[in-house]
Amino acid sequence: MRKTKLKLLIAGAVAAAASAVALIAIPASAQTAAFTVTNSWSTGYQASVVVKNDTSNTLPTWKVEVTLPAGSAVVNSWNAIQAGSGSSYTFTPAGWNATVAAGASVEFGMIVSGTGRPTSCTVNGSDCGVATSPTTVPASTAPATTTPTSKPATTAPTTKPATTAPTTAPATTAPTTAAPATGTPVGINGQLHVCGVNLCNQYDKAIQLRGMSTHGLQWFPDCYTNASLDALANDWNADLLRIAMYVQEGGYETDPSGFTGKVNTLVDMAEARGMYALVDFHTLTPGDPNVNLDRARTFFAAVAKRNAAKKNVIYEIANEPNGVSWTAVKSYAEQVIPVIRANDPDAVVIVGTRGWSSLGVSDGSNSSEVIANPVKASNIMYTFHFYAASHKDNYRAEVQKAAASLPLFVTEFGTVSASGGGAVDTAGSTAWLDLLDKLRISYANWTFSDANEGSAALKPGTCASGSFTGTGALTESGALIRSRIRTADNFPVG
Ligand code: IDC
Repeated sequence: MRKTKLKLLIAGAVAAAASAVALIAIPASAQTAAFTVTNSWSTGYQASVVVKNDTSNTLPTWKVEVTLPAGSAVVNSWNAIQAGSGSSYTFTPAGWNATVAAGASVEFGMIVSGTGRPTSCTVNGSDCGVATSPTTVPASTAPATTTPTSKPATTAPTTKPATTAPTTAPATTAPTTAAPATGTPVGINGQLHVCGVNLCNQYDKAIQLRGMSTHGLQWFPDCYTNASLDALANDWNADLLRIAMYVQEGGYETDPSGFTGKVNTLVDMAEARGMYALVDFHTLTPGDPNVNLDRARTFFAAVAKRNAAKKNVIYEIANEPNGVSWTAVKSYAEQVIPVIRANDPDAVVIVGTRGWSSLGVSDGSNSSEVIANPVKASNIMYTFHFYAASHKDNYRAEVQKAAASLPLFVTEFGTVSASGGGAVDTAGSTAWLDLLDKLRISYANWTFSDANEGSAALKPGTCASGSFTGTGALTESGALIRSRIRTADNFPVG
C-alpha cells in the first residue's frame, strides 16, 4: 500500500509548472481526475484514479476513459466497472459511488501489466489533463518513487460518513510502516489483490497463503507474544496470522478502543515478521452481521485508516453469518466495504457467507446464491469455513464447484468437529488440505492457542510457559497442521 506519489495526470497549477510536458489546460472549476502510480515492479504497476468534483453542483455520475500505449493493458480494477481491452479502457461507477457531492471525490484502482503510463485520459468527456510525454516512466528512474509513503492529500477521502469516525487513534496504536523483511511472505509478495478467482501477489501471480488463526483475543492474551509469533513465522514458516477479534462474548463491544489497539499491535507484530495479518471481525452470536453494522463501521474506519500504508493487511468483515439471508449479508458488506475503501483503497476484503460461512450449504443452500447476486465491490473474496470431522464430501464438492466462479479464502477451519473439540479427523483434514492446495485457496487453522479443546494447536499450559518452538509444544492437531504449513511456499515472482 506504499503510495509513491508518481502523479502523471496533474490538474491546475501543478500542471503548469511541469513545463517540459505538454498538458491540456482544464477550467479552474471542473470534474478532474488524477492518476497516481501507487506501486510498481518490473513488469507492471498499480494505480489509483481520483475523480474529484471541483464544481459547486453534485456530479450525478462519472466516466473515465484511459488510453495506454501498446504493450500495456489493464488486468484488474476495483471500485469501478471496467470495460474495454487492448489500449482503450472505460471506467464507470461500481454502483455505490456514482454520485459525487460538490467538493468531494471518489477513487478507484487498477493493476496494469506493462510499464506504459496512460497517453490520454478523459473524465466525463473532458480531458483530465494528461501528460502527453513521456508515456513510459521506468519505475527505477521515476523521481518520486522513493519519496513519502503516505497518501497524497489530493487522494484523501472527502466523503467519509460522520459515523466512520474516530479519526484519531489512541497513542498505543501509532502507525508504523516497517518495511517487511526480504525473503518473507510479505517481502516477496507485497501488496496483494484479487485476480480472477485467485489471490495474486505484486507480480500478478496467483498465490496461496497458509497460516493460523488466533483464538479469541479476550481469552488468550499470553498466546500472542514476540516468542509465539517468532515460532509461527520462523518455526512453522506461516505466511499468515488471522487476528480473531470477537465482537461479543467479552470482545470488542466491551472495550472498542482497547480491542482496536490489540488488533493494531498484532498487525505490527505480523508485519515485523513478514506475515500477512487477516483482521477478523469475529461476529458469531448473534449471527446477523447487521446487528454489529455500526461497530463494524467504527472499527474498520479506524483500523483501515491506521494501517493504510501497510502491505500486509487483509480485512475479514464478518466471521460467520448465521440465521440470516445472503441478501442481508450482502447488504452489510456493501455498507462496510466503502468504509474500508475510503481509508485503505487497495486492500483485499473478505466477505462471510451464509450458514456459518459455508457458502450456504449448512443452511440447505449453496454458492449459486452468491454467484447470482455478488457483492457490488471488486478486489474482494468470499469466506468458506469447515471443520473436518463435521463437513465432508458434499462440502468439498461445493468448494470445488464454487472455486471456478468465486474467489474463496478459508479464513478458518478445524481438524476436529464444528464444536471446536473432539478427535482430530486426519483423513478428512488431509482431503481438505489437498483440495485447498490444488485450488490454491488460502487458509488459516483454528487455533494457534493452548485452549483445552481438540482444535487448539498448542498443549494446555504452553502459552504460560513461553516456550513455543518445536513439536514438544504441539497437540495432535498442531503437529498435523504445522507439518502442512511449514513446507516451502515457492511463491511465483515473475
Ligand atoms: C469456539 C472456540 C471455543 C469458544 C467458542 C465461543 O473454539 O473455545 O468457547 O468458540 O463462541 C466457529 C467459530 C469459532 C468457534 C469454532 C469452534 O468461528 O468462534 O470457536 N467454530 O466451535 N465456527 C465453526 C466452529
